[in-house]
Order: sequence, then C-alpha cells, then structure tokens
Amino acid sequence: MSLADRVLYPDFLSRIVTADEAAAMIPAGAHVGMSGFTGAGYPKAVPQALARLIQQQNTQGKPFKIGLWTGASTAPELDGALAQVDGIDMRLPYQSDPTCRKQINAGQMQYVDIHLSHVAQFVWFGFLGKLDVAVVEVAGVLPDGRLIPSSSVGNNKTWLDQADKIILEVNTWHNPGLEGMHDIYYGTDVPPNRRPIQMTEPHQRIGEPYLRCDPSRVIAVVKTHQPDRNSVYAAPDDTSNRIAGHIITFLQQEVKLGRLPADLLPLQSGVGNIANAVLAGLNAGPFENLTAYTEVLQDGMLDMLRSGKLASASATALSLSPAAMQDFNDRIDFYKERIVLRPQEISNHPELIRRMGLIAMNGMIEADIYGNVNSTHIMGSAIMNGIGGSGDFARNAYLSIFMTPSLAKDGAISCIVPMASHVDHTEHDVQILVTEQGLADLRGHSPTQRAEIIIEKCAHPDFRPALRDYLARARKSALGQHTPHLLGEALSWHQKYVETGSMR
Ligand code: 0RQ
Repeated sequence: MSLADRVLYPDFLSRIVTADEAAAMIPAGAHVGMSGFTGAGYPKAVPQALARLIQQQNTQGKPFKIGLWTGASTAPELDGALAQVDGIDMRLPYQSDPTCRKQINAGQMQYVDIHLSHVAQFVWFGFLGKLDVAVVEVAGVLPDGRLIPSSSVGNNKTWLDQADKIILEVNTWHNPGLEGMHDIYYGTDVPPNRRPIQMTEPHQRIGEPYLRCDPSRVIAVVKTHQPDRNSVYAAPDDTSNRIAGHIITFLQQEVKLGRLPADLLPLQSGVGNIANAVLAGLNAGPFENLTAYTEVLQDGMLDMLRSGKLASASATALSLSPAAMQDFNDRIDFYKERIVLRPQEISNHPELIRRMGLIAMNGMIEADIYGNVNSTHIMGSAIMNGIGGSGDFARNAYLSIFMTPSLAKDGAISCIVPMASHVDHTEHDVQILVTEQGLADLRGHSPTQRAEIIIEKCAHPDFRPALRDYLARARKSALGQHTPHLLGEALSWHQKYVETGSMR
C-alpha cells in the first residue's frame, strides 16, 4: 500500500520527506516525545535516522543528545539505536532496553521512572519543561487531518497537543482495519477544572477513534513499512503454572465467600512471562465472561478473547508475539468488536481503576517479609525496567496481587528477603503475594502476622529457616515490635549476593 493511500490530507503530501531529512529537523538538546508502548506503535525510521545523525555529529566532536519521552518501553530501533550512540540525555517514563539499562546503570543516562498515569499530567502541569518535538507513528491520516493511531496509543494525544513541532511516521505495515479500534478521550483537564470521567464499564467508549492534530505544526511526514518488535513469550513452565494455579484457587474461594462476582471483576495483567502464563491458566480455568481493563494486551489476552473466556479488553497497547500479531491481523474485525485501545492516562487512571474495582496482577523482583514490593531494582541499585503502570493499578485496585518465582538466578537469590532493597509498592498497597510455593493473603493482618504468612506460604523452603530465624531475633531485640527489624542485618542477604554471587 502506498503512502498516498494512507495520507488523505492533501496538504501533508508536500511534507513527505525521508527519515534522514526529518531527523535533521530535531535539534540537539530537544525534548522529544515519541510514540511507543511495550514494543508497539513506536516510530521506526526517524529514531534510527536520528541515531545516524547523532553518531555523525559525535565523530565531529559535537555532542548531540535528546531528552526522550515515550509511552513506555519501545524497541531496538528506538531506545536501542539512540542509546548505542549515547544520544539520550534523559529518559522517561519506562524502558526495558538492554543498552539503555546498561547506560542508566553505568550512570551515563539519567532516567526518571514515573507512574505511567502521571506522565501526561506532568507535561500539562509543566513539571517536565517544554515538549519541543513529537514523533508519532500512525496508521493513516484522514482527509481532515485527524490521525488513525497504530498499535499503541500511550501518550500520543499529549505529545500531539503539547509539542511545538510534529513529525508523523505513517507505517503502512499496520492493518488499515485498526481504524475504529481506538477511543481517544479529550475531556481531561488540569485542576481545578477536572470533571468526573464518565466511564463505568471496561469496554465503554467515551471518546473518538482518532487523534486530533494541528496540521500547521506538522513539519514532516515519513513513510515506514515495518512490523513492531513483537517478542516471543516463554511457554508457561511448572513454576508459572503453579503460580497461576494458586491465583485461580484463591479467586474461586473469593467467589464462594461472596467477595467477588462469578464473572470476577475486570482484570489487569502486567508485563512479562509470568503474567502471560497466568492468563493461560485463566483461559483453561473455570471463570467465564471475564473482562479486562489493563495496560497491555499480550498473547494470553487474545487467546482468552478467542476462546470466549474474555468478553472484552481495554488497554493502551498491544504487546504480541509474531504469531499472535498475525492472528490479530487475520481476525481484526473479530478483535475490533472486543478491544478498545485508549490513552495511557485513561487506561491507567486511578479514578477508573478504583471505580471499576480491578483485580491487578503484576510481576515483582522481590518482596520482604512485611509485604513491601520491589518491582524495579536489582540489589537496591541497578534498574531492571521501571515501575510502569504497576503502581497505578496496585494502589487503586480492588485486589492487588504481586507474583514471582520464589527463587531467581538458578536458586542463588531468594525473592522473599528480610528487607526489600528498594520499595515501589509499600505494604499498604500489597494485598496478595504469590510464588510457586503458595499464596499469602495479607489483608487485615499486622506486620508480624504478615511476616509469618509470607515466610510459610511464599518463601522457598531452602530460605525459610533463615527468614524464621531473622524474624525471631528481630522480635527479641528490635527497637520497636510493630515491624521488627535488625537494622545492621536487614540488607545483609543482598550484600552477600553482591560479594559472593549467592544469598545462600
Ligand atoms: O533476569 O532475564 O537476566 O535472568 O529479573 O524476571 O522472572 O523473567 O520475570 O519477566 O515477569 O519480569 C518485575 C521485571 C518481572 C517485570 C519484572 C531477574 C530475572 C530476570 C525478569 P534475567 P522474570 P518477568 C504493567 C505492569 C515492573 C513494571 C510492571 C517488571 C528478570 O514484571 O518490569 O509491573 N515489572 N508493569 O532473573 C535479582 C531478584 C530477581 C531477579 C527476578 N529477586 N533478584 N534478579 N530477577 N527476580 C505493564 C507496564 O507497565 C508497561
């Protein structure tokens, strides 16, 4: 399909340029808002052209860096390409790229890890400074200049509204059938002008299918024809199946107790292999007519939509394997009736999450015996990915579940530790912890009661004696007995790992 079939706004035809020409319009030091969320809907040609330009400038001794803002993680063509040429000064709000991660952890790139629902409002409030350029991938342009979003929405509405200059990447690889799947809400405002968001059901449409765009700020239109990153998920293994099993048994009990309806409440499922495996478990499980109000649609969600277990799903982005992407394209009309893609400020909105009463299920790196959860840092100092939307959901959900295998790195690390080496979700936001060993229901329990439950239900048997011993000694000698800790020892497991490569 040619670009002229996708760009129906006549004025834009004269603004079609190569990716290199478009990249040359981005000045050094600019704040650049790019589309992209969990490897979907990110610009592909312009960032790579910008990386080439930056490399050229660097070899001439002219350092060139940008501030890079996105929806969430992107892909090697964006984060990877720009990080490899040392072209990112400041990155926000979420990344999962190996080169970025390396640079951040080497102290060579500044990284501001922000709740994903906060990004748009931070920009309107002016907390992040002025947005100079938006580079946004779209699936097409309507005759009146409005834009058909592609495989993610993320912060694109905000970038288009706020940026001085706009570069559009029109990706002809995307299925034209995407048109109509999105719901872009234009009713948000800044305090004191905020009004309630009138949504009560996950599948409800409250906006319009297109992104608005002031054509006078569009400085370039670039063609791409490339698929998204589309990474493969690991097949569920014994550990993830056991985690899924514990969650399903727990949800069944909650239904029996009358604390959940038979078709549950809208599901939110985080990123990663474990989260995807839990969806596979739910697909084989007893619940029917489920809904999802989540951030990312993974393979597992498509499987559930096809089987009919899931009636509908709302998200801000797709994050599919190549096979699932193919299926999505083959049955786009089926999926379009059941999927709504929204801006991340709406998919992750605390007001809506609280009102609809979500069941939030997110991965974690470690939890401590009192239920504080670390989702982002290895050994308290090295970033893994970022908090993403996990905090938006965990604090406001009806049920907030965190899950992990009980061991990491071939058993060298216990994911249940005396004190978390970094805290993203405090004990107040964590209701349920799950490992393959079992499920700890922490609701209504004091810190010491929680510690006993977490150690017995979630810790690996190899590490239980040492955790019991720590708790027992802390109960004898800690300054306070509300949350007893041995301060000189609380992080010694991490220190031992740093020094010896094992917590054992
Ligand atoms: O590293 O691949 O180098 O071995 O962490 O761990 O077990 O593969 O788990 O893919 O589910 O990711 C928390 C990172 C889990 C993810 C996290 C190492 C482990 C491996 C990954 P290797 P697994 P998952 C909405 C929700 C924050 C954002 C979020 C995440 C790697 O879920 O980024 O929730 N969450 N967003 O070896 C040292 C430990 C470890 C450890 C695991 N205790 N110590 N290393 N690892 N536990 C979506 C968005 O917001 C976009």
